[in-house]
Amino acid sequence: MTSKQLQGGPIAARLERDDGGALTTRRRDTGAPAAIRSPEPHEREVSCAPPQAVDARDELRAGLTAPAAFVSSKYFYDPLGSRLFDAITRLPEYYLTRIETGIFARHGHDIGRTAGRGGTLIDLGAGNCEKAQRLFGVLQPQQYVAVDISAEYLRDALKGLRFLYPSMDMLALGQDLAKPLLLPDAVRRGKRLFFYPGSSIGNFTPEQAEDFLRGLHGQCSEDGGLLIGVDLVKDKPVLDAAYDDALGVTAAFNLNLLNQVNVILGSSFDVNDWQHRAFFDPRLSRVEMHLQARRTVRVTWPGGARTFEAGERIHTENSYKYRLADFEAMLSRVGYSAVTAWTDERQWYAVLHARA
Ligand code: AVI
Repeated sequence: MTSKQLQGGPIAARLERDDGGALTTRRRDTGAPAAIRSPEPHEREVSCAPPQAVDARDELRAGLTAPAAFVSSKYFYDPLGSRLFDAITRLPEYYLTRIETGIFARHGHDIGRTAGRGGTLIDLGAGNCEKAQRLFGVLQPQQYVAVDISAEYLRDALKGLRFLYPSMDMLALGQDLAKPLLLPDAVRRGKRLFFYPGSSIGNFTPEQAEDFLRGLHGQCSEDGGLLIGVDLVKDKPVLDAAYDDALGVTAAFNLNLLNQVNVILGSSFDVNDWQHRAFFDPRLSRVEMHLQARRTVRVTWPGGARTFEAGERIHTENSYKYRLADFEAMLSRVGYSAVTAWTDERQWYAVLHARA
């Protein structure tokens, strides 16, 4: 394994070659992989490292000791959580992925014509990179940039893609999308198409979503754009079931968060003490997920503790649902123009393209 210090970044990282030959930056503070890219004949260092995050332990302690306890939904995505999420997308109740895939399959050529070919496809929350890969044919990107908080998970996905598309320039970045997006110099400037599928925008508050979209707009030249999937408002029973499925996969996904908190914080959560709760609140137009204490539970961690009364909850996720016209208006407000939307017959879900 070769190792080399990166110069001058806001966070110290080292560049290593892993066993598969991919380049990986590892954060010096946690040792976690931060960015991976496919090896190229013309090797250039990835000069980007994620901004110094507020220490995860501080963030978790603050959430767990808040009067209404909360844990950020970004902690769902450890290797097991990422796989559980993948299983969620295959559930009969979780229509989002299926409908979105159908829209891409049915309108792919139109989407390709609207978004334009070539350029750089920047896949935000890439996961297993499957969704972007399905668009490679119609978008024919020159460069593919996969961004996800779980860089470990990206590494495997990218390995496969490198073999299938050897001439495509590929880069993987481990970044927390809740923080301002930092793109390294290796990401080409012209014709950037930000791809944000899966209605992940719904996991931000509407205010955060607007800021996030404004930030993306600011990182595009005029020939750039945005291709985004958005879940739309619909009947409560449909939404309730999508986040509380009969097999209990979403419950496992939610509960696994506690295992992840234990790993990071050294806390004493026992998943048996907690119950999955999920429901659509039409007033706030969002599905809320919580973990509810089954009994009085005392949780400890180095330097702290909290007693949760029976029935008390930890808020773990919001998933906002939009009306199409409201989302289009948001895109216009942050500077996008020429918005095109594709939806399914029931208008449950929309894919939108907007020009920067
Ligand atoms: C990733 N995100 C868009 C999912 C959602 O629908 O909000 C996360 C999820 N939570 C429970 N099920 C799926």
